[in-house]
Amino acid sequence: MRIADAQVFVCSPGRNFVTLKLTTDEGLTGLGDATLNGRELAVASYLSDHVCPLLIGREAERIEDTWQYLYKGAYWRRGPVTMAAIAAVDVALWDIKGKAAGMPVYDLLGGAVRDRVLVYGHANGRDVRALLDAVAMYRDQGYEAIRVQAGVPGLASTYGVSADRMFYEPADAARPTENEWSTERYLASTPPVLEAVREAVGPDVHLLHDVHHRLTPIEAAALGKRLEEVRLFWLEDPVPAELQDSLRIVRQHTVTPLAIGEVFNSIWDCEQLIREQLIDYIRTSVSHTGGISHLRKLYALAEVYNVRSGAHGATDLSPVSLAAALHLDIATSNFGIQEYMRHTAETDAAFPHEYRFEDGHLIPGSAPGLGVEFDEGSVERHPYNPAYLPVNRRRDGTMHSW
Ligand code: EZ4
Ligand code: CO
Repeated sequence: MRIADAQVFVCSPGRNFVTLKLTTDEGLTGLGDATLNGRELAVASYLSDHVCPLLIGREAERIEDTWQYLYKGAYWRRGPVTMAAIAAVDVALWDIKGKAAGMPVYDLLGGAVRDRVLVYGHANGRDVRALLDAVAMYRDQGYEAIRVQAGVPGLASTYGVSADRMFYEPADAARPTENEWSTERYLASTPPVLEAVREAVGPDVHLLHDVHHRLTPIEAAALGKRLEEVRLFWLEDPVPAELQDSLRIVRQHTVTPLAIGEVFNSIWDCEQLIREQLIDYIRTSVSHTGGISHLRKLYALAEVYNVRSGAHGATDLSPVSLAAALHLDIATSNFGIQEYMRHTAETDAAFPHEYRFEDGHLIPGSAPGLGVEFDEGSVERHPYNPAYLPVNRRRDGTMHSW
């Protein structure tokens, strides 16, 4: 069976998505997600200008060889654009292989090791009261794990905190929104807020918190130490992780579990973090980290070092990515948790899917392949709409992480 056609679709049903569709000479189709929030068209061009022409005529069954061909054959390795493009091809080929075999992708990956996938939702609020309302709403919907983010008093806006409680989308403008940042204010206001949430929900709910790479190692160490009594499930992206050594400093000072990696795009971005057991959860995703083929190698490395998975699953990862993540999660023994920020009804309508939410968990469904379809009419109905993630400036005007 050979790849006969490769098409790239860019659409914006609620937010922008880049979708790859491969069709074989036997008429089977497979989908991959190539969305890179705020840089969508770069991946669309990488695929349509440089990858799709090379795919035509290749054997659709040879997933690993195609991965190596695109990775090594480009000469220029890694990077978010390249790895998102390779991921889309890889996932589409797994989808095709599943359909050809009449099996869900998780069966091709060794079969399910659990019946469902624990997910966490995003609760956020400008202040403690609004945050507690949002947390209660997630509890009512059955979530057992909730990420909690609060506004910082004295700052006009904070990344990750919005008025829309169920579907917030941080990429909100054709020029990046400018947020203001103060580490001092954040470090002063955050611990009491998280303590209040723990007090309100009791001991049995998993609480998570995302720092979005905003602290220095020693500041992150202080925050982790201060939060130990809150017993977070994890503290996410405490420091920028270009320098993997930074996590050693954080680790030496606190037993708060650490998660990092949603911006990583290969095993080499976290090899030291895993090998030295500097983190507890790795946040890499199928769509930004070279697809199922690469991510399962990364998870296998993590398993050796007692690091568990906690895949990125924000709304900028399309339902195709989410489905791929669920198939891998359910077949991965060192799975930890899956992020699940709900897509809007518009997005769900553009990507009809088998997976479903039930009692704080997601279930991938047992349709052959990934169990996701794409309504191509979305391209005309919802044209591309340039949108960028916000930037963050310190109060003296200098740029800060997010
Ligand atoms: O900000 O996916 O943990 N989740 C996150 C996300 C990211 C967005 C960026 O596109 O940090 O909300
Ligand atoms: Co994050």
